[in-house]
Amino acid sequence: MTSNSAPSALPRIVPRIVPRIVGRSSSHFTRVLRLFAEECAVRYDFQVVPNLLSEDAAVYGGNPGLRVPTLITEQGPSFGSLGSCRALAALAPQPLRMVWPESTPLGIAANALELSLQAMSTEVTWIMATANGLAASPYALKSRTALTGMLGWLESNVLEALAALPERDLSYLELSLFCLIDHLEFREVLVLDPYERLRSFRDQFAERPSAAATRFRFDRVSSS
Ligand SMILES: N[C@@H](CCC(=O)N[C@@H](CS)C(=O)NCC(=O)O)C(=O)O
Repeated sequence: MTSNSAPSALPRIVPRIVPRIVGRSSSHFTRVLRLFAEECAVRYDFQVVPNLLSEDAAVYGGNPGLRVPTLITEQGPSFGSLGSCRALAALAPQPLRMVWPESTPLGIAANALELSLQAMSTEVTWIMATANGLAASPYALKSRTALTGMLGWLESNVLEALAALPERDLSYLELSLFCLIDHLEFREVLVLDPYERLRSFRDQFAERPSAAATRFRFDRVSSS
């Protein structure tokens, strides 16, 4: 059975504790998870990671990879956005018809998903390098070239990729692509003017209440 088949077939776990998302309001991978929680109508608590340079895994909800997000439920922690979204899906009172990565059609849609996720990671590399004084390093420069290359490909192929998706409430491709595009503008990594189709996709997706409820912002972190 593919994961975008009849939602009623999915067993629901009724949570006894409120799930907790450990992340940052300015993080696009965290937003994937928060947006998905809103779409599934799953209530959650939010725990901010104050400093992404911390080397204490406990700060990241126990993730030894020292990254956000982590989802904590009574089943334990789920590391990263995809596994966490799946764990949330099991808690949803009204499961979505979701097109997960494995049910994304091969070809242009699967390539768009790969490049959306890779562009999110490459953007993280770029931001972390820039924030730590390494913007002029050869690897940061390569990241920048890769990022603009991926954005160019996505701009050329986004309409065909979305059209290739099966009937759905939501897809992991749309979820990640939206968070990527909105984040590039929020962090002023790229000017979006040349990417008309990506901007238009972003603007349309932004009309969802889930997107409005999870807008990027910098968390206020106490200095104590
Ligand atoms: N594979 C992870 C990637 C998560 C990730 O890279 N998160 C970024 C923030 S958006 C992070 O924690 N960066 C910290 C670092 O690069 O050290 C996912 O899909 O959630």
